[in-house]
Amino acid sequence: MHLACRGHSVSGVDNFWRRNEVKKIGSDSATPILEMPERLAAFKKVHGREISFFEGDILDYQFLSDVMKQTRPDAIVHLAEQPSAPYSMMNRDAAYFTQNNNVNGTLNVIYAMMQFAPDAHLVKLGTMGEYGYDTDFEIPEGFFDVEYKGKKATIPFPRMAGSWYHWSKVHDSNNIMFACRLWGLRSTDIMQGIVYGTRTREMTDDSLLTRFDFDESFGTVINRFCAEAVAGFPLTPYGQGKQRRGFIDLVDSIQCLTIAVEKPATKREYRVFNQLDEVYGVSELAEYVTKIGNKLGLDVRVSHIPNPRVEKEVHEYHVIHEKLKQLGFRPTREISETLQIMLKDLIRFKDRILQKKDAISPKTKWVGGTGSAQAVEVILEGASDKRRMVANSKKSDKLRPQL
Ligand code: USQ
Repeated sequence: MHLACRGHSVSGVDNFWRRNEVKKIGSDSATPILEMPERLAAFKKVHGREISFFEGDILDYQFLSDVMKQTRPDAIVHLAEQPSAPYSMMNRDAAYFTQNNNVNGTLNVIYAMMQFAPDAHLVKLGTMGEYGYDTDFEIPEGFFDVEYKGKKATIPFPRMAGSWYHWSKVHDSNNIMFACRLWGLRSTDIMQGIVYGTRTREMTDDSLLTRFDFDESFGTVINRFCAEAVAGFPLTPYGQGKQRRGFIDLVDSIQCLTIAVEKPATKREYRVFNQLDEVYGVSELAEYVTKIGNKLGLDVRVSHIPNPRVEKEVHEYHVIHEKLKQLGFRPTREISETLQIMLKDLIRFKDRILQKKDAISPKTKWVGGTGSAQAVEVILEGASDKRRMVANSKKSDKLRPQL
């Protein structure tokens, strides 16, 4: 919508996997989303512009080739990957689907570009999680200078991903880098941090809303905390809550993608942007949401629960993110302002969140197997408002209520 409003001719491709899969795992978007024909009609009515649309799967090479031949794009923004780390850790089938969809879907995209749109610019969503969170080094934008046995070189920064999903992104970063070298394609690989927000500038009417997931797989941390606050659930920092991550407002994510499209890589160039605005710790975010939620009249509580993931909970995190700033990126607003907008939006849809409340508590254990984190359930089953939960994860995997 943003690119169309800026005068670009835009076509969309989707197979609706995510909206179907979220329903299959027992959840739904907190924000109501119309079917695609209705959304396209609403966009035309509100903004007076048209977006053409193709329903299909990029794993179907014939379908993708036909789209490419019909549209002959100047730029391709590739968002068609399975985007959830926890989903990929559920079981073998989910891990296999994630890697097949992401790696082979992207392989199809670069082959179709080579055949039908060799001058197009590929803007591909990678993730900051490709680098992982185990390094104390400052993380550069894709490449770094090394000296080894007296020789100097600029090489890709090592990737140390932490889920099957994040590794799928590493694999297709390598494939894209190779395709640029092999066929002279051009690409911007976006190492995006965690996106938060309920709306973009163009969503001036509910008929244009995007989805907002809060379940354990497709909900990301800030979005989940906001949904939990609105539903009256305690916020759920995992473990110590000291994990640090890079974040970006949805509005700024769109701003950055637009910069990448309008200021493209040159032929044969494979460039990497670290796309984030600020770094926060998970507990710090829980404090922000608590403060702003309470100001809005919500009764926000926090309950650390045993970490279902295999990840470092205490670590350094320093990231270089200069390239987008050099091309003109300016953050739109403070996180506190966006949190207010989000909470106000979600309060309107509180009933929709409550209908799917069972999807909030994490059940996927990354070491394997499933099980419920008990903290949320104990609170729901009758803890009074004054109770707080504390993790007792050293002794057992359960949590005890603390009066
Ligand atoms: N976390 C909590 N409580 C929750 C949910 C998450 O403490 O209720 C913690 C997680 O343990 C983790 C951190 O918050 O340490 C971030 O988790 P997340 O689910 O928000 O994000 P993540 O799994 O890393 O993946 C998300 C998107 C993915 C994107 C990635 C960017 O789903 O598409 O690639 O963010 S990044 O993490 O920078 O790689």
